[in-house]
Amino acid sequence: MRRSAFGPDSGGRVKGLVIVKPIVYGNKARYFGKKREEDGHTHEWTVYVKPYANEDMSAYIKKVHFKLHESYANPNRIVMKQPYELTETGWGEFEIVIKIYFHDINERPVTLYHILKLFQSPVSEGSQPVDLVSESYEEIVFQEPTQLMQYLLNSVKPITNGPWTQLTNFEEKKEKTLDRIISAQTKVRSEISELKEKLQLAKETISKFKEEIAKLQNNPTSNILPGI
Ligand code: SLL
Repeated sequence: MRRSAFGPDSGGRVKGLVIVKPIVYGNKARYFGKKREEDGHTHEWTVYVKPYANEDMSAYIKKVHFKLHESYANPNRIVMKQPYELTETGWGEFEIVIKIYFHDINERPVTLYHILKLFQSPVSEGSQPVDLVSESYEEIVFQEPTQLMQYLLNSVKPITNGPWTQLTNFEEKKEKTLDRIISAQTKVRSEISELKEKLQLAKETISKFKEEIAKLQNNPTSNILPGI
């Protein structure tokens, strides 16, 4: 989102400033337990964008657009107030385009893509229908915001005075992901050193053969086939 320092909107931008706002977006879903007679719908779901920390994002967010599948009446849904969420019912999964607009029009809207998840993965099949959660962590990065945007981003208030929790334990997810990366790194490193050893051996063999060839070329009369 880098803009030209000489662009028409460069005037009030705060040089060198970067403000990061962690967010969570995704959906919850609940299975009806059966297909609804009148419309064939099977689930109620809620798609949302919310702050990772207990911060009211309406200080800097103007509105959020949720673009649904064309099978929905009026697929373009606009949410002007927090919570930035939308509840619907349906029967199928599809990609939802989420577009976040800011109060400062100099700040380009941010677009997120979320695959609406309704169905449990096969592992949990057979168990009782439970509420499903499918969400992602993301960071909105404001590069050199305007002074107005800086002010708005810094004037966020808590949403609640009570405890603020997430449905997904992102800290745990981070730790697990990190562990997986480290073990993959160890595996790749050992594979690399194994291959290096093999390569070294192959190089040594090649140079031995080269030596042999050179010897034979320097001494063409020698009997290379002692049996004859
Ligand atoms: C699929 N490609 O076939 C997807 C499309 C669309 C889901 C899923 C509509 C609800 C309504 C609805 O649930 N669409 O009739 O309003 O799985």
